[in-house]
Amino acid sequence: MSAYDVAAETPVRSIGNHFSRKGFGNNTVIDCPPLPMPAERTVDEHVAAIYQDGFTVIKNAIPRDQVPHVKEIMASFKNHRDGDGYSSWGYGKDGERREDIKFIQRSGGGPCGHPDLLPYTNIPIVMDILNIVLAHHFHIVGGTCWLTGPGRHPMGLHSDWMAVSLPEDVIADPRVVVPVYECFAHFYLNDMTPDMGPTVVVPGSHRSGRIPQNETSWNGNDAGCFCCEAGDMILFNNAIWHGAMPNISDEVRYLYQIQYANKRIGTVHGQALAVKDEVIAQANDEQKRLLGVVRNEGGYY
Ligand SMILES: O=C(O)CCC(=O)C(=O)O
Ligand SMILES: [Fe+2]
Repeated sequence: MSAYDVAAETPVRSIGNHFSRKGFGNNTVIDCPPLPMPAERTVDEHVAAIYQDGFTVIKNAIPRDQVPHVKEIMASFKNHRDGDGYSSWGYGKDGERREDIKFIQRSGGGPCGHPDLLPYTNIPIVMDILNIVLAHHFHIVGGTCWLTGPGRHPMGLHSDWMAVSLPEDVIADPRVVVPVYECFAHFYLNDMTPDMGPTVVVPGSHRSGRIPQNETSWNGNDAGCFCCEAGDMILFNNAIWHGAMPNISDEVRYLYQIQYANKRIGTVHGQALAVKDEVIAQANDEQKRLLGVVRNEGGYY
């Protein structure tokens, strides 16, 4: 039995296992309706949506005229894993596993990898929202650029980090407000259509207090997908149940992710981010602080 199987069999609310509370993606959604794209929101409305629905949408987070340049940078990053950046199997348009389809699946780089990505680390409205949601002094704990090509199979519903698991009747009590521990910013660089493998979320599922167990809806809310325009971003609570539909189009999907957390939470890999020298050279003070490349002079430590 692999470590994965052992972990998958661990009871959902076991005491002392909160820090490995990542869902296992064992249930997939291959088709679901696009979620409505909200009209422009104020900072308070964005914050309320993150608590209530688990996500909010920032339109034009990357200006449309910058989208081709960002895609070019993303395509220039090396794969973070060994190998040629192609999957070992794929997903046919007929919905079947196909050994002859190898889709491009590359992830690497991110906010530390190129100075021209710096402006997207501290977008003013996102800073205002996160200052409330993650509390003052949050930082970047990870980030990746994903290219997922035609044949990318569906990604199962999972929770990136359900930091606090609670019994349903406890978490349903309106006096219980679980803090937001981490937020993912997902920037989409394509005009997303359902066949391109959009990200899927189950609205409100961050309030389930548990990772998904072979289910694709929670509390009456069914999964929906994000079909936004190139340059748009979703900002979501990492505890939300999410995944992706298969890419059955002929286009490569470009997804740029930045992960933010309260300053008292470490990076995803437990090490300082590998920020390139040319990125540090061009970063302003706020960007350096977010990327963890400045020392806290004169503080307690
Ligand atoms: O590919 C997607 O849309 C989702 C990616 C994701 O959930 C992850 O990287 O954890
Ligand atoms: Fe995820």
